[in-house]
Amino acid sequence: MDTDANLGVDPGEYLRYKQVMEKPFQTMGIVPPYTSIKDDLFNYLNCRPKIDGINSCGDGYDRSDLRAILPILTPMTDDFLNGPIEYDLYVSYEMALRDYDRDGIITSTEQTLYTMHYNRIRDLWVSVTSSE
Ligand SMILES: [Ca+2]
Ligand SMILES: [Ca+2]
Repeated sequence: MDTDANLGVDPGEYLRYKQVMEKPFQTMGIVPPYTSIKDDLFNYLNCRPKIDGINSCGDGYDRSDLRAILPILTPMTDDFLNGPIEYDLYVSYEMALRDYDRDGIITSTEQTLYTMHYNRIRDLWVSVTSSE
C-alpha cells in the first residue's frame, strides 16, 4: 500500500490500493506488452483516484503508480517473490526501461516507445530461439 516506500500511507496511496484491489486493470487474457490494450492500460496507470471519487488524470504515471499496479501485470508467483530480484528492484528496472528522459514520469509517448521496444526485442528472441 505504501507505493512510494516512504513508510507512510497517504490518502492517494490508500485509494490507489483500493482501486487495484477492487477494480483491477483487466488484461482480458492478453499478454505483455499489452499492445492492443495499451491505451486502456495507460489510462488506468495515469488516472489516479481522487478523494472526492472523481478520477484525476495527469500527463503520465510515476513510479508509485507503476509499483501499485505491476502485480496485476506481472503475477507475483511464489517463484517470483522468492527469486533473486526484490520487488522494488524489479520496479526500478521497469521504470528505467520506460522513462526514456529520466524525469520520473512515464508519458503516453514513452509508453508507446516502451511497447514498441518490448515487441521488437520479443520478436528478436523468438527468431533467435526458433532457428535453433
Ligand atoms: Ca507512502
Ligand atoms: Ca519520462
